[in-house]
Amino acid sequence: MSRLPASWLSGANDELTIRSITATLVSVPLRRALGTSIMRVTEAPLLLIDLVTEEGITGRAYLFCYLESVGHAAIALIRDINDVLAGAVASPADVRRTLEARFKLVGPQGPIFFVLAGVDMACWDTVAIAADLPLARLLGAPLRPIPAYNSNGLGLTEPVAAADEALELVAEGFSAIKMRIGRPSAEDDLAAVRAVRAAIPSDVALMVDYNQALSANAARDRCRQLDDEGLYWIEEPVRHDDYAANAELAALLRTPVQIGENFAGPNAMSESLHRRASDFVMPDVERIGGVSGWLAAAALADTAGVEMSSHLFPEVSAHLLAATPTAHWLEYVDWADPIVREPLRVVDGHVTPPDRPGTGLVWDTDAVARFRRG
Ligand code: SMN
Ligand code: MG
Repeated sequence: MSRLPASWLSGANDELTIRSITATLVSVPLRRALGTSIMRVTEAPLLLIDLVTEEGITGRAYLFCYLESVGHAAIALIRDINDVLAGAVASPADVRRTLEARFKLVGPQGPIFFVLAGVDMACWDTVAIAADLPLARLLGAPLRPIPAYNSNGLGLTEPVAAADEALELVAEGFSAIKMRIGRPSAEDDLAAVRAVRAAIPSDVALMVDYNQALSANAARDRCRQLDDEGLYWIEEPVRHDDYAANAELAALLRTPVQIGENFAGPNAMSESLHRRASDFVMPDVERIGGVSGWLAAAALADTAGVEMSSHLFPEVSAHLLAATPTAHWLEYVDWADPIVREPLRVVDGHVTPPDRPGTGLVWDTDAVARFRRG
């Protein structure tokens, strides 16, 4: 039975009124530390957002803050947003208009944009819970299994350790895994890639991620060197917004080039697609603008005919990919598992959006208290 109020169905969404929006910062240790070409990630600073309505519905979302300091800044922004939105209608479109105006002069970039995306996600969660529907179904999609690759580790390590870790990632039930590269020496990257490729079964897809480590000049040689290594994609070889360099590589290489985790909103993705900067795209729900931004991005990928994967946030991304016409791969990380009541389940390398109202995110309050930082 739908709990959707009749007035909501008739278009008058005045039944859902925002009482409060609050945030809690936790820092959760990663099961496997992740050495990237930029930094070593050992903990995930997550900002948990709760949007409570006068009707007693709580919508939730989390943000990955990269640094704990960003999480503290985000808490201050959420306090500001709470003051602006308390008493407003919990409609993603209305909330977006209000917050765009609030942050227009300062400019909605970086952490400010993350926070707006987090509030958007929590708002969509609220609406889906009120409708008693999983988010995917609210968006018109069935709860279908999405192919997932294991991204829980495989940082910059020695070839033997990398091969061992790759086997562990496959053994967790996946037919695709991702490793980080971008060591100072091209030969060291090649040795690690070859060790991993040789260790894992030939039908397991192997993605590699440079995290923007290379100059445009170095990328030509180094990516060509990897072009015959049976890689599924080469991710962020150069600066993410150097669309000319990315486009040159995409044209040069047989291996697909993948970018997108740094698209700041659908406009950036539109420009990148227009410039043919990559073969595939993988927006990040927190940088693309939450659920609303994702839906705009999915329409762009659809019209361009380009496969679209997700970046981090597997819980909400599983719902979003179910509703994405050119859905490709879900990036699976278990970083939020310690603080949620029902972690995602991976079955035969696939994640199906859970059949629970909203995204299905509910905090484990004891664990949140243990990992709390603000
Ligand atoms: C990545 C993103 C965020 C933190 C660590 C690693 C990486 C990925 O770029 O795509 O998973
Ligand atoms: Mg990446």
